[in-house]
Amino acid sequence: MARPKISVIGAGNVGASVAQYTVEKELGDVVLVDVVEGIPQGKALDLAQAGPIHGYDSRLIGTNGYDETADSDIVVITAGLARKPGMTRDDLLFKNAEIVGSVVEQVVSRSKHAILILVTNPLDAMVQLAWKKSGFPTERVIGMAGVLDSARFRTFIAQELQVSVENVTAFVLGGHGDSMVPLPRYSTVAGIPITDLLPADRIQALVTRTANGGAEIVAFLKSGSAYYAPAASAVEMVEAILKDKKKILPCAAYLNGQYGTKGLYVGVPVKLGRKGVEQIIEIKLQADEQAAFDKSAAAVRELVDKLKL
Ligand code: TXD
Repeated sequence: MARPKISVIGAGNVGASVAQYTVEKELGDVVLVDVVEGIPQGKALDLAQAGPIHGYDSRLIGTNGYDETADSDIVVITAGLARKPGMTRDDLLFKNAEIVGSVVEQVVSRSKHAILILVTNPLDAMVQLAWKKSGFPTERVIGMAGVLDSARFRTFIAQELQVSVENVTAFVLGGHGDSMVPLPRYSTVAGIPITDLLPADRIQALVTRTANGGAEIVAFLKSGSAYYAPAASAVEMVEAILKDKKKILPCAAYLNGQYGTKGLYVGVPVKLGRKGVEQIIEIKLQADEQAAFDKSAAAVRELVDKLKL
């Protein structure tokens, strides 16, 4: 059986790390695409030469064109500009909309059955745009943000309580931005809600740090934004899909009435399998949680409206 084909558009920090983790897990062959000449070729060759050491046989191709992406199973789109210090995700809106729009056109004309995973910011608006441009069914266009946001929350919870990150699950809803909605009562350590383990003010501090998690890293790096955890998050989604794991992960998915939102991509827990988003998991929110979700969805809708899709 042929190996799955995963194309990664944008060979920058996130894209190159997505390629790296994908081949290290030997999930399939990888095509790395970028507009900058030589970068995808060089990174693909370098990663191929790590194969004998890591023991992967995945093929890697780097290119400035799209023909090599034909018949991809999954396309991870990271092309775009990253945030610079002081820049909000929203500043990126119009520039990245142009880039993502053209990338999606190139990709879908060659891979009609692919599943698209969007990474480029502002994430929720870019997924909506990609879905519109692609003409694909909603279950095959998905955004990565919640896996990252919840991984950040899990990291902080594990550090606070001095427990293994493996014991910590966390639940984050809403758009990827300052209005994201971490849900402490569904965030657990070995099954115990953190609301039983930590005082409210400590939880609030961790929630705030999670919501600002991206900016905290931008402030350190100065010339770019986070990429190891974002790439690992996208690859967790790739793996769940290719292995048909039916894994419940928080992703930006198209809501058609769920959580009281219609016609909009927002972060919610979904079941990921070979068909993409196979189910949207709806949980009953308390009034304050629903209000926070609505506020977050409204912030996403405001951006999407600016794109006039
Ligand atoms: O949670 C999330 N969704 C995110 C989002 C977490 C981390 C990063 N997030 C966003 O992903 C970030 O705000 C950016 O919008 C993207 C990519 O971040 P990255 O850190 O990888 O940015 P780089 O290193 O600048 O890489 C972007 C690459 C770069 O090599 C450009 O040459 C390329 O994109 N690029 C393109 N490739 C193909 N086609 C076109 N048109 C193009 N334009 C730029």
